[in-house]
Amino acid sequence: MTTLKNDRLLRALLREPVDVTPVWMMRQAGRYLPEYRATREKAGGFMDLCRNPELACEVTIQPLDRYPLDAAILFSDILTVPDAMGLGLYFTEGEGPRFERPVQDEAAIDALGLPDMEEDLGYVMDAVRTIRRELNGRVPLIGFSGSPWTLATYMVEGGSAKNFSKVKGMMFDRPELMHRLLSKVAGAVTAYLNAQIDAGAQAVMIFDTWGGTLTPQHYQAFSLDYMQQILQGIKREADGHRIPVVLFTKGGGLWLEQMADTGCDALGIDWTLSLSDARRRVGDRVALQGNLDPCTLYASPERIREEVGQVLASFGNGNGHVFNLGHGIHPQIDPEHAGVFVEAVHELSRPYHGNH
Ligand code: 1CP
Repeated sequence: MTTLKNDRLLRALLREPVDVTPVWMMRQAGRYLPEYRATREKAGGFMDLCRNPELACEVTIQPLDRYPLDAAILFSDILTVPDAMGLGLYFTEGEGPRFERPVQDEAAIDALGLPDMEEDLGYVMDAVRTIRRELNGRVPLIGFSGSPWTLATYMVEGGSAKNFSKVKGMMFDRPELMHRLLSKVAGAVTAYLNAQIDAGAQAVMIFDTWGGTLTPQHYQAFSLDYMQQILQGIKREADGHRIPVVLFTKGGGLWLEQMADTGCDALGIDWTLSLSDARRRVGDRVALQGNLDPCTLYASPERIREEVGQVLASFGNGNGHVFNLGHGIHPQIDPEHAGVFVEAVHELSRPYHGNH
């Protein structure tokens, strides 16, 4: 195994000392980069890009060639899992993801099988292996999955939810059916993350993008409990190294204590709460990843630097902070502004670490 030349991300996720705060951006490979748009064009479309390990590797590394980022994240999508469960994923221009066969009744749920990780999702594992080889220890590679609840919203609605009418309708009227669906998805996600870890993912993140739409009771029962089940089922060590797990519920600020109790290593934090509050509430149980408002990158370089400084000051001295945006970078962002952001994190964070 190659040794990592830059292990700041893994160290910070495990709350070990670092020289400067590590930084990466959610959706760092994506439409705001002209080189990404060119590679996607060459691939034919978004799913063709995901299914081509060489091109998926190329777009994964593009942002690292532009910016001094401390991590790579696998280029793929959370919806590959329901696709492999037989739902038929497709993308239409400007409309986002859609499924040919949404899951809306008992028969459809009972018919769902556990996908075979090499047979049905081998293209993702091939991408992980290709990226690890190409990175050659430059930075760690993050693998990921959607949470069962977030995946279920797409599976039941047949695409992006407008008001969660179908999926919440099922949750309120047929909770036992919803639990059957979520158990199956949780099983698939566990196998999927384990396969990514076997293929070489060095940390993993669970994206619970829609958990924040639930009431506190429903969040616990329909989202958090299944993420906890996954945490208990995934490998936490590979090649003698701990595999840190990051849990991110967008809009989950009210529930940080419960999230920290699941046994994850770090929490992803959106921009609606301050890192100082978050840190006070979870103590030294977990590391924190976040949380600049992605809209900050529309502002001038001077303002971006000031806001980065605020977030660093909010976390304060000590270990256990991975800098990130509070959600994905927008496609309209000027790539130069993203560069200002990344460089500001390294430059302004030095005084918060080590002996000075
Ligand atoms: O046109 C394009 O090129 C497609 C845009 C795109 C991209 C770049 C989609 C479609 N997915 C991705 C990549 C992607 N998706 C990554 C790559 C790694 C990275 O650089 O970060 C990751 C981690 C995701 C995860 C993802 N997909 C999430 C969870 C994270 C989040 O942003 O909340 C969700 C909800 C999706 C679904 C999805 N896929 C694509 C779109 C446009 C959406 C969102 C649709 C919606 O709002 O409901």
